[in-house]
Amino acid sequence: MAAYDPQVKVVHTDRHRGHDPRVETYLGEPVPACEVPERAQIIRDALAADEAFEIVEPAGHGSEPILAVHDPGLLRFLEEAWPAVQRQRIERDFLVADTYPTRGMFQGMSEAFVAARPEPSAIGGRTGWWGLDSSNPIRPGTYDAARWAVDVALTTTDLVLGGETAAYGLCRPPGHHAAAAMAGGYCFFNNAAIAAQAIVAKTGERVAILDVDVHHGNGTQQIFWRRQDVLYISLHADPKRLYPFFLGHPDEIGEGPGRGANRNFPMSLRADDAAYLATLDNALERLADEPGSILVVSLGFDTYEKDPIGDLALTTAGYHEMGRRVGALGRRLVILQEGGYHLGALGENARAWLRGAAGLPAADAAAVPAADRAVRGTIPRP
Ligand code: Q9C
Ligand code: ZN
Repeated sequence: MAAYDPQVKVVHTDRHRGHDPRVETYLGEPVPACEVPERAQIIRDALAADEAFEIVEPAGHGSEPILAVHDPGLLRFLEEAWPAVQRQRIERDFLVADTYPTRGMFQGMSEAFVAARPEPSAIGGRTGWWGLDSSNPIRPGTYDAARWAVDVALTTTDLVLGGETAAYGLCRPPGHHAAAAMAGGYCFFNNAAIAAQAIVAKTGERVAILDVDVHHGNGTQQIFWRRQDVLYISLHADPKRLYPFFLGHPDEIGEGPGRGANRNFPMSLRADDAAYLATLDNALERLADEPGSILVVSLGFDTYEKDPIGDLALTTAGYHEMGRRVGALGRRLVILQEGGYHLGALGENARAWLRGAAGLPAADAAAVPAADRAVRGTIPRP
C-alpha cells in the first residue's frame, strides 16, 4: 500500500542513454559536456526512492505530433544526420557544425529571398543550416533519444489529459532551445512545445507554458510567437549575460494575434530564492488572467546556486517553495524536464520541486526508507 495516494507519475525510459556527448566547447576550448545521461539517471533514482512517486514507461506517439510544431526538414535532417556521417567513412563519433547561417550573411536581402535559399547537401552545411550552436553534438543514438524525449512529453500529457492532477516527464535531451526549424542548446525537438500543441489540439483550450530553466526558451518563444492560444512565460538569466544571448528580453511580447502572449522576466546576476520567488509571483499574476485548465512547466535546475552554469543562486528549499506556488495555482500540471547540471543536487532538487507542486512537505530524510537512503548515497558527488 502506497504511503501517498495518488502518487505522482514520473515518465521515464533509459532510451535517452544513446545520446551521450562527452565534450562541448567553451569559447572554442573542449570542456566536459554538461548534458550527460547521468542527469536523468540521478533524477530517476531520487524519485524512485520516494514513495510519493511512481515511475512509468512512455508510449510511442509517431511523427505527427512533432510535425505539428517542427519543420519537416528538421525531422528529416536529424533522422539522416548520423547515417550521412557513416557514409562519409570519416573516423569520428560525433557531428558538430562549424558554419552557421547567421544574420549578417543575409543583410539587405528580402525575407522571401532568404527563405528561398536552398538547404546544402553536404552534411557539414546541413548541420549548420538546422543548428544554432555547437553545444549539441549528434551521436549515433541522438535521434532515437530525442524521439523518446518527445514520447516522454506526450505520455506525460496523456496522463494529465486522462485525469491526473500533475505528471512529470523526465525528458532528456531537453527541448526549449529548439525552434520550429532549428536545434540548439542541447535540444533537438521542443518537447514542451509539442506537448502544448497536443493539448490545444485535443482540448481546444488555451494552454500556458511556464519556463523556469535558467536559460530563455528561445525555441518555445519562436514557435508560439504569433499565437494567442499558447501563452509563453519565462524567468531566466538576462540574455545580455547568458546563452541564448540574442532573445529573452522583456520587450519580446509576441506579434500579430500573439501580441501579449509572450512574457520574459530576465533576472539579475546571482538572484536568490527571495528575488526569484517575487518575480515568479509577478509572472503567475499574468497567468491568473489566462483561460485554460492545463499548465506546461519547462523545469530546469540550472538556476541552482552551485550549478556549473553559475548565473542564478536558488536553493533546494527554494525549489520546494517554487513547486508549491505553481501547484497552488490549481491548474493541472504537465511538468517537463529541461536543464540542470549539478549532478550532486539534481535528484534532491527535482524531488523538492515536485513534492512542493504535489502539496507535499519538503522531504525529510526520515520519510525515506533507510535502504533507499543508502542507494541514493551511492550517487557520485562531483
Ligand atoms: N559550452 C539547457 O539548459 N551553451 N540548455 C553552452 C558551450 C549552451 C543550455 C556553451 C547552453 C544550453 C536546456
Ligand atoms: Zn538551461
